[in-house]
Amino acid sequence: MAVDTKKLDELLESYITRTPNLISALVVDRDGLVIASKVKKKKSSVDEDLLSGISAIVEPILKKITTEFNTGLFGSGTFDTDNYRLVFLEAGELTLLVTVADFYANLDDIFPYAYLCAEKITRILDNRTVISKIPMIQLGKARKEMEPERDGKLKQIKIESGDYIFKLVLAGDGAVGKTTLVQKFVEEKFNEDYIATIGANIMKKEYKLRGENVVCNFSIWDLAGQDLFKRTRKSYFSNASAGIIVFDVTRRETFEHVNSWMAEFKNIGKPIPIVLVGNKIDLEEQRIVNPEEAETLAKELNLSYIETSAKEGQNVEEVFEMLAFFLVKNNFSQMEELEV
Ligand code: G3D
Ligand code: MG
Repeated sequence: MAVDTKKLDELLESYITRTPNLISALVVDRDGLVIASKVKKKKSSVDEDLLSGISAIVEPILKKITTEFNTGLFGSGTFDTDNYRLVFLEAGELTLLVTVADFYANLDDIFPYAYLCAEKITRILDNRTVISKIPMIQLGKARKEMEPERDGKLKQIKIESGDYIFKLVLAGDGAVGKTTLVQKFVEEKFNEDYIATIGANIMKKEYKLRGENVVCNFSIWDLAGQDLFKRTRKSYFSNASAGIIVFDVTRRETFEHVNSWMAEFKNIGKPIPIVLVGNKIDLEEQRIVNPEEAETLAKELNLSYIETSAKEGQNVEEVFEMLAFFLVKNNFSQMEELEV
């Protein structure tokens, strides 16, 4: 099987740039063979020295892990050395993403990026459509510090298994691509309910969080039209567990309205994870809103930001994966560390 190593390299570069306190990231196979690797560029240090140093640290741990991994049980894990924190995540059936972070890194800051990176690695290895860039993820403020435990033991990270139901609400101006986005994700269109009084279509989607025994049952609420909405928005937004605000990168006014959509979510009264989606990036020549200004706004509003082409399916699954990750993590409060 030919692996698109250029895409893997791009992805790892974006991953170590985006994620706080990362030093290096590697994609390795079950035998511990390195398929791709990146070291964060520092002005003063010699990259090759660092990489060989890292390989020396990772190698023995990798041996231990791949033994576990070969039994198909591994999932994700961490290991703290005297100088580094290592995170291991299954990325596809045959490969593992190894993340090397600073001594002081907070694992809660790393996991959302690592999960998404692992998802994208899986896609690259399966030759599926993929944008080899990590989106901007707004990390929750209420996160708990996980102190490094330098006991020389490998720890497996488990999220309690279970079935969870989430109401996910779509917001954004007309014709930005909300319906196209959900339909791409949901696929089976018969799975749809129409509530006339609210003017909403509700679609169901069962989504399994990667590497975990966790099933998210999303009911995704989509506006059937924009007209009825003014009267019925209270019922539309009430009890939402998560939100997606979509704008069209080719129409500035849809971007300018993001603030007022955000206000609707604020009315709910409790903070929920929300992803801002810049859609229609396939229309490159017509693009008016650039990624930098969208990220600036997202930061101001405390939202994650991701760009999609709902039409071509790029980054669609990632939108929902980001939300699923945050929802599940919030629901289970804290991951449990088990010894391997
Ligand atoms: P809405 O639900 O937000 O109102 P829709 O928007 O999903 O109905 O999409 C509005 C139009 O934009 C549709 O075109 C749809 O095909 C198109 N569209 C949605 N997403 C994308 C995208 O990522 N790229 C491009 N190029 N077009 C997109 P029509 O012509 O069917 O009205
Ligand atoms: Mg629609």
